[in-house]
Amino acid sequence: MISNNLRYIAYSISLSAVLICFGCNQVNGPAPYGPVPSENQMRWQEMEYYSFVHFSLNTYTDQSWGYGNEDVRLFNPEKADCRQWARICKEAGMKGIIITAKHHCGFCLWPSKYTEYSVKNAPWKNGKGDMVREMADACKEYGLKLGIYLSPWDRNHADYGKPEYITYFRNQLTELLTNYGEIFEVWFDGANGGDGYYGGANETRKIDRTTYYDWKNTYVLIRKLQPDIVIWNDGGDRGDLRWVGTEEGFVGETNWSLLNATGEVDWNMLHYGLETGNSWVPAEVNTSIRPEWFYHPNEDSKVKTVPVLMETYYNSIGRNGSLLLNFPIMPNGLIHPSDEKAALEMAKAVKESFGVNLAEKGKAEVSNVRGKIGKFNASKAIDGNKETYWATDDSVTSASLTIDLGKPTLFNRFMAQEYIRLGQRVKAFMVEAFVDGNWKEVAKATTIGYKRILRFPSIKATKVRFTITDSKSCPVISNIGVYNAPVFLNAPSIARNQSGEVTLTTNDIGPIFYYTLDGSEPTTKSNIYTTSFPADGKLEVKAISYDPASGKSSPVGHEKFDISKKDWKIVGIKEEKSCTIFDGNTFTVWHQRSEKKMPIDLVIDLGNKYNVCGFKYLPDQAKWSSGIITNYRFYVSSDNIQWKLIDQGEFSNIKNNPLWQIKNFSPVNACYIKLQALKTTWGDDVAGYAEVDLMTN
Ligand code: FUL
Repeated sequence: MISNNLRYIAYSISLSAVLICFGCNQVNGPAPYGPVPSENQMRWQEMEYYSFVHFSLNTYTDQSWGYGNEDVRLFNPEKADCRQWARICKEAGMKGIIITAKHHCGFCLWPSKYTEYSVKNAPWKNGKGDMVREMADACKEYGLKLGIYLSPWDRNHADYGKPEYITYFRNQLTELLTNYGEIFEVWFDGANGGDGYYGGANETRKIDRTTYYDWKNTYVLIRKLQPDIVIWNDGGDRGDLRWVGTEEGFVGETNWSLLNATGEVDWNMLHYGLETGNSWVPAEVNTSIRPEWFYHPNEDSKVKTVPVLMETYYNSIGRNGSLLLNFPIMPNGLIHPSDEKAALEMAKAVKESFGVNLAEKGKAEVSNVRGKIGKFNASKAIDGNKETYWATDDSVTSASLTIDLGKPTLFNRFMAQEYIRLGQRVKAFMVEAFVDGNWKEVAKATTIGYKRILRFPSIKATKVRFTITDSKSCPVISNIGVYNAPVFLNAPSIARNQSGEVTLTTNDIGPIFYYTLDGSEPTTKSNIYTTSFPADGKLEVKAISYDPASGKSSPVGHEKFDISKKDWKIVGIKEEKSCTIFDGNTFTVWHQRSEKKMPIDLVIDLGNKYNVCGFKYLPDQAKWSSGIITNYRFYVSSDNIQWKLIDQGEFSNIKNNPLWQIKNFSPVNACYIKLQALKTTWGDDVAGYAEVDLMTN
């Protein structure tokens, strides 16, 4: 990010020149502090919210990662309509769409000149279709920006791993960045190298992520073709934006838009940025509206609810990040109605929460005004103008701004924005409310950056005080917001332990739960939950949280449980902790450390004979921990002597998205099952399990 540093120096020199020109009586604006955003990063940051669409051959094979040998003839979305995608994104308040032009399987959604593995050989539109073109046209029609996801890893291409592939990759980039108008962002996934078809070789290919793609020259090409673009890269040289280290939809509470231009970036740096970083590399929070990125019919009931999506909103846009929310496209080529509903309800919730800024009607006063002149006074932080700001004198690094709301006013959200063109400065701040003649602290936080939103229980007060307690340099605040957002209850979490006790929990304070066990929708007339209850065997639980004070209910929580695990035993293991893999608690984990090398077997005695048709594995939920299984074999036995191999494969993308891994197969009788771990994300000889479960007929 040398260009950033140069830009910073150039900016400082030109600013000093302006200062000299205008003489000494003039009160100058603060000089930039540390790295600052480029114009491209600034434009991107102000977009705040945009979408991903994941669509490829995986959509037709129910996979997360295609192997590269999937038949192109599967691609036939009879109702494909990019205008539907664009309309939904527009109505959801998003500003752009990033399309998976090519995912890891190598299949291209545009008719690339350089491969036969594309829409041109698919039945869709008799091979005359171009999904990227249709997306570009739809974006134009709906006033959205277009972005491109191009997977560097290509499991189909025969040359992957060789220098020839880089030419192929750049040729494809050139097609995409030349033929489809302006592209706001290009996205290079970090999953790189591994098993694949590779033109029929069917082997494992490893590449050196730091050198193979020669990103430096690839970036030169990109910037030449699209001067206004931002580059997201999780694999190679530092791009313009950074990943946040998780796909679950949150960035660190402390979030510096800074990293060092060179050197390794560990999980903490991805998540929190680097306070002392010498480059501007802001955070983009990417997550899906469903658990997975591609469409899987079994996730139709797992679409995120408004409270969950709002949580994501606060943990991304509300923490100085942007939000990149994914829609999986269905095999027919449309976004599922439930995903549309959830995205539009979220947009409504955002509007209801932030539609009225109570601060704008108030009167603001500050403890210090730069040079005591109007240009930098308190009113500039509540005028709704992003180009004006409240600033203090250079020597001041802690200061407060008080807003008099005129009368007792109810509020529960506070928003602050720094004028980041001059750098990110604030290190700590707090918010207080004036109640009955006293100041009461309601929230406290660290960084602000482009935008920070704090949540706290509703409070009625006549004044709000925002105090910056620590800052790298004099604070420069462009906008303050005070809001009274409606409360959204989360659906209760439903768990069942090994002895068959069902428990309902929530993070919200104080609601009552109602539930059903017959598949019907719960209401306040359903069973009231007082404490955990026994309910063994196959079971479907639906539950809501209900807040008697507001009369509001949460969305429905829904879990299906299979056979009883009461009689399950792990064979040959004495460790007490091993039972946690059946305890229904996704936060407890057992690591099996074998004396020998991989493979490591987990053998379970089911205690009875069952007709098994699938299994489920939940990895350790701790970020990037050891023992996360990526490749497995699954066996059954009736006597723990003779074993039959039933299924084998990979748990794709399990490191970034450690979800329940669900594998289905043709029904088979079993008294014993064996889950054999072949490889883990760390390549270590440890197999970790949060939970293991079965599906039966
Ligand atoms: C990940 C990929 O491996 C997933 O399949 C998905 O595309 C996601 C956005 O990035 O790393």
